[in-house]
Amino acid sequence: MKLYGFPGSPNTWKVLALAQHAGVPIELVLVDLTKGDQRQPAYLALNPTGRTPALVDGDFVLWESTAILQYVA
Ligand SMILES: N[C@@H](CCC(=O)N[C@@H](CS)C(=O)NCC(=O)O)C(=O)O
Repeated sequence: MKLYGFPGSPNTWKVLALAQHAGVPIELVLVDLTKGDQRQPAYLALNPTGRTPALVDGDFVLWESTAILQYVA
C-alpha cells in the first residue's frame, strides 16, 4: 500500500501512526503541500479534492483520512 501525503499534516500522520501501531506496511509518497503538489494533475487523478492523504492499494484508491483509517484497521 502507498499513502500519498504530507508528513506535517495530521490527516497523513494519523494514518501512518495507525499503520505503524497495527504493523501494516505503508510506503509514504510525498505530496509536498508547500509546493502545491496536491493541485498537480497526477495527484488530482487520485484525489479530485486536492487534499491529502490518499491511499493506493493495487487498483484501489481511497481518500478521506477517516475512511483510510477504517480500511487500514
Ligand atoms: N476531510 C479530509 C481533509 C483533508 C485535508 O484537509 N488535508 C489537508 C492537510 S491536513 C490538505 O491536504 N490541505 C491542502 C490544501 O487544502 O490545499 C480528510 O480527512 O482527509
